[in-house]
Amino acid sequence: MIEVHGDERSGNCLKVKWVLDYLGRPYRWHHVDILNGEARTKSFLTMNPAGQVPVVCLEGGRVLAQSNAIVLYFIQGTRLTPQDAFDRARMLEWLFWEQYSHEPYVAVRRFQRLYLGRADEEIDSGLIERGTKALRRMEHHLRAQDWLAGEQPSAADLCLLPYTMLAGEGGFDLAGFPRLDDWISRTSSFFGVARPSTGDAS
Ligand SMILES: N[C@@H](CCC(=O)N[C@@H](CS)C(=O)NCC(=O)O)C(=O)O
Repeated sequence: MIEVHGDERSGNCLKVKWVLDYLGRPYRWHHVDILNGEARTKSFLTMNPAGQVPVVCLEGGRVLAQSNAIVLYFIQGTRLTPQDAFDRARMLEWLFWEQYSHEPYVAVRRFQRLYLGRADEEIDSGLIERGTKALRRMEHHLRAQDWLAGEQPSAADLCLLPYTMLAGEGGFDLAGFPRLDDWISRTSSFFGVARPSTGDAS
């Protein structure tokens, strides 16, 4: 049985939950309360020295961390991996971009606002600027394409979905991004996940 260690408040962890649910792979979920330091305990660090969720323990005892690496592992040979080599590379392009140019702003602002309870004035203004720039880049791409990589949903769409869908909780306004809004609806529906009704839980 696949063992997943994660916290469902984390978009990185949701990627793993959603891919396993979509693929119908049985797994056991172990809640790790990241706000309570449970990703930094001695036993957790033995499993993942990086002190972060998500982590999966595979049958046979091998352990894998990093959300996008985990998703890529599970989607091999499935319809979420584009068959075309260029589309596959494009999918990876989005996954690397997500970790460097999207998640560090969109997810971090959400975390500070929602979980650390910081007021907007207390949050580094660079986060809203750079996060909005990331969302604008997606909007721009989606004006010409329905999906991020190739002609059908791939891991790129799955991995960009959680933090983009929850961006409202970070104070990001998606009103000016109609194609992105449409993509969120189509992608959440494709993967069978519920879209938050307000987009801003604050
Ligand atoms: N690049 C990593 C980021 C993982 C990460 O930042 N995890 C956060 C939750 S989203 C965490 O475990 N934080 C707990 C801590 O730092 O103590 C991934 O995609 O898996």
